[in-house]
Amino acid sequence: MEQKSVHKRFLDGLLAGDRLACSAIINSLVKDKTRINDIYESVIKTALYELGELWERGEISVASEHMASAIVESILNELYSKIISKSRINNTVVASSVENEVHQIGIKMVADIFEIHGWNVHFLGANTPVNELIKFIEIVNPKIVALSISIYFHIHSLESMIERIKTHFPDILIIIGGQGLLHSQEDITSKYPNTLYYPDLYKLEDFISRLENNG
Ligand code: B12
Repeated sequence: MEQKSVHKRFLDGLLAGDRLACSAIINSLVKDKTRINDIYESVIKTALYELGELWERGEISVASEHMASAIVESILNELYSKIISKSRINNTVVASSVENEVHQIGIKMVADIFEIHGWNVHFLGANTPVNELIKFIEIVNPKIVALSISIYFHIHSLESMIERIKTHFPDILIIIGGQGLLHSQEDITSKYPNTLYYPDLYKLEDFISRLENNG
């Protein structure tokens, strides 16, 4: 009998609400030294995208979608102690979803990749009000602000956030990503200076490595 792929087994666990099974799958990958970005991209993200298709076709309920997200977030938190880098560098990033955006798993993964590289990471989660974000940036003085948008209709929130950040902190580097930008990233990056788009964790990691190499 053909063996089920890891992401399918993980998805089965999510749909069954079996947190223990999901956790065991991820822990065994970590034990086998699978890289975190491979676990995030090929197992967790792939399973969640398939879960989204099931929801779109009406095959699962919103409650199941909530349960799956809760399990994934618990697993990401469980992984945290294993990914934290012992060698720290003196760079800070603030990672947040845009105002009104409820999706926060992608930006948590982004925050974790910075963590692996030894950055000081401030992960604010979903739906951060722009005024609060500005006050927070003022306090922690980050090198980078990372913003995530999953729903295209939140593009105006993204743009107004970028504009407000640039008004207060003209030199700050902003990186943006998320499914809401699949067709419009160029419009945004060409409109605002010092604003970069990366589609996934591999491209993000290349960018972080380039920054490290250039000091
Ligand atoms: C889980 C989920 C939810 C959860 C979110 C819980 C949480 N804590 O985050 C809940 C149940 C709350 C939810 C709600 C809704 N959701 Co929803 N949801 C999903 C689902 C299944 C998974 C999302 C996810 O975590 N994906 C995995 C992550 C890892 O992927 P990602 O976000 O794309 O991130 C990757 C990259 O994009 C990138 N990235 C992301 N951000 C950033 C930022 C930077 C700086 C960088 C560099 C990279 C980067 O890195 C990540 C790794 O590669 C998706 C399906 C899907 N295709 O994703 C639907 C999906 C996103 N949801 C959708 C919709 C429509 C909704 C709702 C409007 C309706 C609903 N389902 O009830 C509401 C939103 C209500 C609101 N007020 O806005 C649609 C969006 C369609 C669209 N693009 O407009 C999707 C695609 C489902 C679908 N197939 O239609 N949802």
